[in-house]
Amino acid sequence: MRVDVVSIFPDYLAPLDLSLIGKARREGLLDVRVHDLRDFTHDRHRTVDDSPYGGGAGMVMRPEPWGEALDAVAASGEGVPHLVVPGPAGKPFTQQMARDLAAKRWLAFACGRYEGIDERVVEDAAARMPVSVVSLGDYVLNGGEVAVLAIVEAVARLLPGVIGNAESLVEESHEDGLLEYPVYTKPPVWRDRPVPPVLLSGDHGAIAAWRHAQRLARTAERRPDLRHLAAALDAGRLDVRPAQPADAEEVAVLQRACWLSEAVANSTLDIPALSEDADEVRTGFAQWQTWVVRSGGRLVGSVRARSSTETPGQWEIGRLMVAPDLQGRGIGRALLAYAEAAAPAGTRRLWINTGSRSAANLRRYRRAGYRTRPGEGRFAGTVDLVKDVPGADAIS
Ligand code: JD8
Repeated sequence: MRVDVVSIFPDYLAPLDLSLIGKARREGLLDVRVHDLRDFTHDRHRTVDDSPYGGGAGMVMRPEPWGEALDAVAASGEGVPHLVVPGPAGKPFTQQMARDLAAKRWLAFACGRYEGIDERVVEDAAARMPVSVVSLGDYVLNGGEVAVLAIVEAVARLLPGVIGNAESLVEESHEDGLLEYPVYTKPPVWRDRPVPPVLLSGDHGAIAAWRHAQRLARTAERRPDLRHLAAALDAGRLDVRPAQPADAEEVAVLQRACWLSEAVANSTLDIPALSEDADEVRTGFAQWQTWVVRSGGRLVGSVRARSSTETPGQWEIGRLMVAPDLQGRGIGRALLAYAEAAAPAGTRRLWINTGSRSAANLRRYRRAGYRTRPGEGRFAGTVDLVKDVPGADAIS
């Protein structure tokens, strides 16, 4: 990924030389270039600001240096960057937005100062490249640099190879709509404070249950705004219904929205879910048990499953999808659990398939207890993952 940052304080971005981001840059996983806006001025005082039209306190950043700076950046690479402009009036930055930006090849950041940047700069840029005006949070900073540091870190750490143990990405807060559980390390007692005994028990089932309960409790206490969905999911109150023929059009649209990131990750458009029309989706309803999830009447997710025709005792799950804007809230986790629970008596193994380069899916399925089967999956460029049903005779 390439990242360009334009600022009147380029040294403010020096922290991007440090730690994992610095290492990723040295390893060529990330190409970060910082530009001084004043290099795009032509007067002796290298002026970047002027008084606001309409009056008021403070100064506004002039459009001309910004126009030249963004022109120069856009002209210095293949295609155009996705421009991110931090501002307190922007859309809230979220983990989902971090995932979306991490899928892009080239990002550019415009760091404003003073009272902000002349609005025509964003309008002009939007005529030539995708632009996102993003806010870090509901508080006021003096400029965009701090926001860029946070956004670049949140995005870069999702890139393959940047975080050593990608597994650790899975159980993080906001990854699935719940806050993370508390963590402990040696000594077992510190200042008369013992580590919760369950964590020393070696009983992984009990540890997973305790950790999940801690996540729910913390989410309810600290983030009531996240609680509703978390509670609904956990109480199984997700509005899951068997798919009806009339759902096919919406499912076809959702499929195309959800498999776009798979197409990008796996560099192929040869994915049936991307090209199926409503009739083909309806045909799928007849061949698979299919469920849909609605929220406020909107179809936001779906999954399907059936018993394998080739491997007796294998329950095959597929087309697990959640509307991109609602991903990261645990709906996918709940839908997968729903499809697993629908397995008929006598099921010995659960099976699922995904793109061999669908890193996010592979993380999620491994977290759900699936293991990848060696070799190519059922379809070209895919891998099969399986999970044995506890207590059932394993399928060889
Ligand atoms: C960019 C100039 C300062 C903002 C007058 C103070 C983001 N969550 C956030 N809070 N503040 C910013 C932010 C602030 C900025 C600029 C981002 C450029 N300022 C201005 C308007 C009020 N001063 C931000 N992301």
